[in-house]
Amino acid sequence: MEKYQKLEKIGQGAYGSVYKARDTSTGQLVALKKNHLPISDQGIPPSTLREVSLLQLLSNSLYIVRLLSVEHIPIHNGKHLLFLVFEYLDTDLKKFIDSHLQPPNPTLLPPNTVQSFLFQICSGVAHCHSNGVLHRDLKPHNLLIDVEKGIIKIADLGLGRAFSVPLKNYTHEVVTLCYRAPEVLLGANYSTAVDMWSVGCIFAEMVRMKVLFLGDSEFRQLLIIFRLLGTPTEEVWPGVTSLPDWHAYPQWEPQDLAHAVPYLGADGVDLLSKMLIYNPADRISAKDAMNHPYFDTLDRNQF
Ligand code: INR
Repeated sequence: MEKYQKLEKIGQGAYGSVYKARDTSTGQLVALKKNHLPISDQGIPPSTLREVSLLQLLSNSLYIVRLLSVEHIPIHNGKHLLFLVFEYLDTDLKKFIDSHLQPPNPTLLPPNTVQSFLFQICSGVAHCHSNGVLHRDLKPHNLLIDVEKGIIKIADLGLGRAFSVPLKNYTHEVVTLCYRAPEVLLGANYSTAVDMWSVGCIFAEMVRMKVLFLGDSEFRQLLIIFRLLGTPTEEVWPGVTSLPDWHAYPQWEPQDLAHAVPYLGADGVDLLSKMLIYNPADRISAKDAMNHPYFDTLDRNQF
């Protein structure tokens, strides 16, 4: 790996660590992702190869972090390491929001930034979904930002997605539940709709500058969702009371979502409410979200 000069560690994904590094031949900054998945002496498992080609295919979108190359390093006794080399971006949405909250002059994100970022996120998610890929762990930390160009890109896709998203990552760091769809929390099967729930939570967070549903256990995460959106019923979500992890919950009435996102206009609240629909089958898709009137004041052709 003399091709890259390792700089500082920038991330800790569920499946490996990420380093900022410099491509020694070009001077270009990159993100090096070391893959901790077991690689046997049989070479790279076909499932890993499939995921790498999928990552390459997905990174055709401007709104998905670009995979530049894959480095396959043989180590001792027939074992191998796999390094994924990605383009480097300086900040993520979590840091971007935090930087706006810094004293002495904390500010909201400008509404046109929220609108533009949300459109780009939907575009990236639509690209994943049209290729049959679910992200399943969208959160502000996984959205990388090129501040100068005003571009936001989805990261942490792919490798390991054949498995379920673990509750703790391999360093035992707690995995955030805040963006997790209710059907996932209730033990139902996944669909593309899980990502749109996360996008809704991220949309609300860009407007509020605060996490929308801040839970610290799967059970309490559900209670926090139910308290705002009302406890789901068989009427709004057929089959919900038969899901594996359903319990008897207090019966809360839906609150007015607009109160949770002050300063968001009526079109924005309408789009948000469609992303936070309980029944995954009724939740808005990424493609349909891009056609919502909330984006009518945005020049869709510039994307
Ligand atoms: C930054 C990260 C900047 N850039 C965290 C980060 C803080 C500040 O994870 C990152 C990445 C980057 C990154 O520039 N390129 C990539 C992360 C990932 C892939 S992944 C590519 O897949 O999330 O680990």
